[in-house]
Parts: sequence; C-alpha cells; structure tokens
Amino acid sequence: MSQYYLGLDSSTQSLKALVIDTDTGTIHSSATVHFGSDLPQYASPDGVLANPDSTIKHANPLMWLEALDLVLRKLSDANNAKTMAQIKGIGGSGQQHGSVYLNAQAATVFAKLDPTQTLAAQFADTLSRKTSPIWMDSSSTEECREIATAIGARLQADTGSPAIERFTGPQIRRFYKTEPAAYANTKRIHLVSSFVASVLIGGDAPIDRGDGAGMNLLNLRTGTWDPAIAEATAPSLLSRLPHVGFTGQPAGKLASYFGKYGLTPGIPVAQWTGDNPASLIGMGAHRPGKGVISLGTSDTFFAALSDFRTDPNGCGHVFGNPSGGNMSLACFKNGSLARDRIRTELDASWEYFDIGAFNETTPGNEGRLALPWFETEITPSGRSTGLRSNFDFTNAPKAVRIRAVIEGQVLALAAHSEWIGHFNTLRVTGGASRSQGILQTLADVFQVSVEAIAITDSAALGAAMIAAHDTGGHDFDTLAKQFCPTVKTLAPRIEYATTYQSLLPKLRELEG
Ligand code: XUL
Repeated sequence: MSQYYLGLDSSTQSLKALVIDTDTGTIHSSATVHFGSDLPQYASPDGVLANPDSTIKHANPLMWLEALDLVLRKLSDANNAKTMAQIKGIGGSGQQHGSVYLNAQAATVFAKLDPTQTLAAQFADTLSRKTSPIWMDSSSTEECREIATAIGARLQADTGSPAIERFTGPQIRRFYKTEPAAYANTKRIHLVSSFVASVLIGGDAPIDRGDGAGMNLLNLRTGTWDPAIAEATAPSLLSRLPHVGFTGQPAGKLASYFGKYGLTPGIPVAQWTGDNPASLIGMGAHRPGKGVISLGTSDTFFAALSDFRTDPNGCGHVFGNPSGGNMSLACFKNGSLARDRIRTELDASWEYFDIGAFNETTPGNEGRLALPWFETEITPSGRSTGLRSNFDFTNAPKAVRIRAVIEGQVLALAAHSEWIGHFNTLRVTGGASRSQGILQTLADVFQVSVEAIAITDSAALGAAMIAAHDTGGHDFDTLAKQFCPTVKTLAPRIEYATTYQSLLPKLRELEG
C-alpha cells in the first residue's frame, strides 16, 4: 500500500497542497487556493491588503485559515477516501517573517476546534492584532535603528542578520510602540508557519529554527531565543513566543477537526518552516554545493552553508537548514510582480518576453541596464522606489527594455550573493524558470550550468519531503533523487563572461 505525505505551502499569493507518494517517487495530487481569485472577499488580489502608506503591507490571517479549509476541501474532492486515509504525515511552510498576534482566548479555541464551523469563524475573536505584517512591509526602519543601537554588531553575528525591516522582531517592536494596549493584550506571537501548524495540531506549535532565524530574535549559536535581544525588542516578549523546536522533531498530532476532510486525526504533523528553507529541500539542495534561485513573488538566492558565515555587506541572511546546519539567503522584493508589470506595460506576449526579446538583442545590451524597483527594494535596502535605468528607458525599443530589466535583476542576484561563495551548479525554480531567456542569462552571468527542475512548487514539495523525513523516517538524499530530477540543463556561454563582469560596476552605480 502506497505511503502518502502532504505538504502545504502558505505563501504570499496562494496556499498550495501537494501529496507525494514515496513508494513510486511521484507527485500524487495537488490543489491550490489563490487568495485573490478564490477568496475575493478579503480584498487582497496579491495576498496583501491595500494601504495608503506604501511601506505598510499587511494581510488578514483569517484569509489564510479560510484558504486552509478550502484547499483541504479541494484536495479531498479530488481524491477518494482511501487516498486521504493513506496520508501518513503532514508538513508545511509559510511565507517568512509574517507574524500573527493572539489573545488569551486563542488557547481555548485551539483546544476545542469545532468541525461544524469554519476555522476563520472560530479564530475571528482570537486576534489581538486584526492584521498581520508580512515580509513585504518596510515600515519599521526606526525600530531597526533602535534594536541595532541597543544590541550592536552582536545582532548579526548571533542571529545571522542585521536588523531588517521585514524581520519579525522590528515588526513586533513597532506594534508594541504604536499599539501598546493591543500588545499588552497579546498572549502569543506566531510566525505564519507556526500559526498554521498550531491550527493543524490544535495547540501551540513550536517555531522551527529555519524560519525562526528570520526574526532577529533567535540566537543561531545557542539554538534558542536570545533573552537580551528579545527584551530590547519589546517588554516581556520572551513569554509571548512559543518555544523553538528541535530540527526533525514533529510539532504534534493532527487535530480531530481535520477528520472532515478524510485525513486521519492523530497522524504526525512536522514542524512547519519558512518557504525558503522548505524550497532548499524541495530543490534537492540540502547539501552544500548547489545554489538555488527561486523566481517568485520575491526572487531569492539561497544555498546550504558548510559553516556559519554572515554577509559582510549586511544584505544577506542566515536561516536554519531543515536538514541540519544553516543556509544563506538573499531576497529581492521586486521579482515576478515587477516582471509582470513590465510585460503588461510593454504589451508583450509571454513568448516575446521569454524568448523573442532576447533574440532581437545581444547579451550585455550595450551596457543598458534597468532595475524595476516598483516596490521599496530590500536588496539593497534604503533606496528610493521606482524604475531606475542608465538609458532613456521610455523611448528605447521593447526588446532592449526587456533585456535591460532581466539583466539588471540577474546581475543584482550575482552581485549580492558573492559572499555565499562559488557554485558549480545553480538550480532554478519558480514561475519564471520556464523562461528560456532568463535561464540563459543566469547561466551567462553566473558562468555556471543552470538546471531547471520539473516542479515549480518547490516549497510545497519541500514541505511534503520534510513530512516524509520527520514523520516517516525517509532520508533526504533518497527523497531528493526521487522528487527533484533535472528537466533541462543550460551551459554558460564562456564568450559572455567578460561582458557581464564589466557590467557589475555599472549595476552598483545604478543601485546608488
Ligand atoms: C525571505 C523573504 C521572502 C518570503 C516570501 O527573506 O522575505 O522570500 O519568504 O516568500
């Protein structure tokens, strides 16, 4: 009888569910809820609530819960009862850094989930903060400065990152300063990942080391919360945080509520992690040596680290690797939404955007570069918002503009990941990894071979693989061989190495 494991990924724009079959090494089934189109009542087309202040990016946590009910309903409708009953364990990942604030009532609701009501209805009165700041929020600059002043260089040396606007600690400090009464009324602060895991187990799930490292609160050297940093962030914060889980140890058992979807109550639920740590697993890159580029809502560059190292320029981060040890990450906020906007504004078809424009222009684009910073960019941070280019962008031919944007984004990926080291292979995932033009540009800029893997939902796949590992005893090397085969490899064209090398100073100039 086949063994199935379910992976869930609660990302910025959607919630995905993926069932893997570890006997056959295949993906058995999947379901997706798009927050914008499936849950329009939350008025969050891209998973974010509108706000007149462009630095504030919040989402409604009840939307994530409604999506959980809906995705499990879709999954059980698509499968027969036997399949649902054969799911042996559940894993999950969430968009990183986002936080959920719960009052004293939450513990009772967790313990008595009622299958006759929806999750969103049951948790509606448990939020001490109605909306959750997510990773796109950049409103906490002042709080970052305050935490950095209080802790000094030790903050990056021990937590893996300097104070960063989107990280949970500075966000919590901002909440404490702007809404002190609501902070006082907060009994528990969860990450998106540990919140959804808590709902699944009907109790307080731990925060895993992988995702917890994105909070500016977790000491990666001791593996637990840093009391001095927590106190410098907000008073009595330690008592409001769940404990940090041990890598590989399940979070708990599935609550009986979920029996209504055909899942077996009591099956183990793995600790949930961040979408990037889960993607590291889902890309078959849990061992050092392979760099991963994920082209999604945000573009990220990450890799397993052989030792604990931090970015001397302060842009990159260290997170926990779900297979043990650490991973590096650099995150670029203007990823696929920026590419979509350029394509729409230029009225270009996907085919032209992915291939045609590249055939009409030459690598290096005669030095013309653009950075589509429509949202306040994270890497590098502190720069003004808007499209930047070193040529007359508006009047240039379409193909030149498209190449300028893609080469600008890829050169930024290369420039800000230099501290991580050199790789012989880059594995690429995310929607844009289907683009021939982007893949070839990555190979030529990085001068390494680029592999695309079949799956674009690497976080959901990674979450399912973590479930198979943590709750079913499967090992990551075997799982990676089974589930992460390469579908396409592109070789670097050596003749363009110097062209791109000489563009790096131009990129730095454009970044300012
Ligand atoms: C990573 C980051 C984003 C989110 C959303 O630091 O902010 O990649 O995890 O995917």
